Amino acid sequence: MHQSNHLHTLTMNDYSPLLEVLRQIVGSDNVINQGDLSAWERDWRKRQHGKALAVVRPANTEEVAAVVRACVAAQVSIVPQGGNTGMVLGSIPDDSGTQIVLSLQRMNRVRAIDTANLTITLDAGCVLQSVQEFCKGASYLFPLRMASEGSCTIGGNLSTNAGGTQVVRYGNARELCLGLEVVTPQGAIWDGLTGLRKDNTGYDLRHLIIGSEGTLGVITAAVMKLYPLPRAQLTAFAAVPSLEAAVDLLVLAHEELDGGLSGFEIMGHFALSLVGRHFPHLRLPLQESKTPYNVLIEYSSLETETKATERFESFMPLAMELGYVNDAIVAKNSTEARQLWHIRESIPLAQAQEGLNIKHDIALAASRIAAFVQQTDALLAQAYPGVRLVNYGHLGDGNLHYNVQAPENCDAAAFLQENESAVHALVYAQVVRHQGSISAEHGIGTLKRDVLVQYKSPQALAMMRAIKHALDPLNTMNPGRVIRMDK
Ligand code: FAD
Ligand code: 2HG
Ligand code: ZN
Repeated sequence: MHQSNHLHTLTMNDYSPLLEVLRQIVGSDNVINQGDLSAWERDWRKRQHGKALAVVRPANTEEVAAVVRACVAAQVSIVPQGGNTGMVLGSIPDDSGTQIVLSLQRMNRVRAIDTANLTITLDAGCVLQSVQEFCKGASYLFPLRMASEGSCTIGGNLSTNAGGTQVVRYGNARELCLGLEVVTPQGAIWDGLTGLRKDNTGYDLRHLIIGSEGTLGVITAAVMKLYPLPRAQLTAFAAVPSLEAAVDLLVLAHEELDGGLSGFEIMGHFALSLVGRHFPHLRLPLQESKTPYNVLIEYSSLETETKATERFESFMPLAMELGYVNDAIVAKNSTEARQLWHIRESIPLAQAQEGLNIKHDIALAASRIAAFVQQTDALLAQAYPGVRLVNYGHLGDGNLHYNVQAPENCDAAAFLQENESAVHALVYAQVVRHQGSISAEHGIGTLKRDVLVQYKSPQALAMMRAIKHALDPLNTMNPGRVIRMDK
């Protein structure tokens, strides 16, 4: 519906009847179309600033459905939004001033907890960190974890099929979800909040919606898995001599840690140095070893603290003996562990302070990672002398954030503007060569939409378009994100 330009010729006044209906549905305080809307209109990286017709903030599922029906009747498209922390420009409106931002922020209730089924039912607007804290208070682990957890929401996590730092043990958002409630693009409500671990009754609609980035409907609630809280958790920061050694260390950790490896993050030297530069109050461990890579390892166990410590204390020396680790420190308590995690989690912010960079959120088989990095580093150095590589990520599940930062003293925004497409082409050709994926966890949004068509098979793209057309023939839901329907 909404990519057609004729809508742009309408004036703001033409939308007044719709705005009035929306006010009746959600209350006038929750239809915001005046003042500073940048929290909803601008993306987290500050790459783009759209213009919303209004931000609409429903309080419950029935209100979401009524808002969608009103927008359909007025031929106005909808951009669902949670915490607006997405990395691919999928959660902000375009600059036409004709799209509604449908914010789930007010829908933040825990609906139910089922301790026998080990599940929790949540409104989609619940902020991830508050869910983690709620579950911990009830003596359960909610294992989704990422640096944006203070703002991102369950609905956003599921819509992007977010990953984060615990995927190696618990899987990504998709694996943690056992049911959804969704408002369709026509404004109907699908209640799929079963919480069943087995249900082979036809097409799996839940898995179709998860990862669809708001293009197939609005997630209003979800049933998510709970886990017992680990009795012991051990965290180490280890200097490794090379990426190959880091992969060897990963294999060893899987073998030696009794299935308890819960985090395995890699941090390149330059990525870490940015944390030191922009947050000098954070003490970086092991810097004297000048190692090319550091690894953050977390081991979570249901065994007693003593047994878990014994296991971890025999694992680290073994890793050193085998030459996989040069130097390491093990956190003495949970405060020290938190400090180590804080260093890792500060990398996205530190690189943002350094200036916009060219992002690649790529997935590769662990066996391919070292060769990919060695070759791609060399190709980039040759093509863009002085370029700096912010290479870090979730090595435990083969996900690198292989970001390309402008040379020192070079204007970062200008470098990005001039080179983004060519750098993407170089890096993605390497990703294809090594049979990887151009989006591991952040999704497609609008940032990668036109790149996706170059790397996904025509057959897969045709099936995606057919699904979008079948479920949302008017293109009401997040039009122009993930896949274009107008060409
Ligand atoms: P938003 O940004 O609001 O939306 C993201 C997409 O989902 C948009 O397309 C939007 O339209 C859609 N959407 C949102 N809510 C709904 C809904 N209820 N129904 C339908 N569609 C909806 N991502 C990772 O995967 N792993 C990480 O480790 C990680 N770390 C991050 C660290 C930082 C510092 C930042 C800023 C981001 C990070 N991200 C990470 C990216 C981001 O936080 C995740 O993608 C997150 O899941 C987005 O949640 P959100 O609520 O902010 O969604
Ligand atoms: C992370 O793992 C996030 O820190 C952000 O996914 C990645 O900034 C990035 O490229
Ligand atoms: Zn990440």
